[in-house]
Amino acid sequence: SRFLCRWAPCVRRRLRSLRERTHLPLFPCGGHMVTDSGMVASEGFPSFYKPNSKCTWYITVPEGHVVMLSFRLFDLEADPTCRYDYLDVYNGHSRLVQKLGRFCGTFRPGALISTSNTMMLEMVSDDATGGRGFLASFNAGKPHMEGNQFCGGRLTKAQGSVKTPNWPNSNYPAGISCSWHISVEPSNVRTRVFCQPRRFN
Ligand SMILES: [Ca+2]
Repeated sequence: SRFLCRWAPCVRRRLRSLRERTHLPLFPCGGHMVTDSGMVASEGFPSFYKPNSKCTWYITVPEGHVVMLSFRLFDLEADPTCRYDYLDVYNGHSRLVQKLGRFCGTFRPGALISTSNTMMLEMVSDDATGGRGFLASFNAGKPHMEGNQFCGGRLTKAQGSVKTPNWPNSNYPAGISCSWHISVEPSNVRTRVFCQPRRFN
């Protein structure tokens, strides 16, 4: 027979079993993930993320591999230069290493690939206006000999250029997806697309 679930441990057990049945993991604010694949999401996803928070996730995949991060959902407060809420992705476990990108808004970033077996994600929110945050999957990938294989990003400068990974030295790596989000002041829009096609064998 059913008895009333009043004790805290009992309530916790019920919630845990509900979460298991619905396959809804509990996403914390940051953490260390040492595994060959997994999911990373903003705190409490798919609920709205908290204001005034800063969460840092450290991903480590097995030695000799690279981290391949692919976004499934992206919904952070939008701003042309991501001043309020943003997600920074770093090519290693430090803010001193290369930043692979800063992202905000609802534009889903393309896949990001680190050059070694570590990657760091840091999400910052201000005191107002939120969203559902982000959901991404990561897995250990085979490293390519060329180091410059990450791609995509946000361009907000008045002038700039984009190029595919390994350009112009060798073919782009198989299985990558790159997206560039270009935003400039409306009065400055002058796009000149300049393609230099290259033959692939
Ligand atoms: Ca905000």
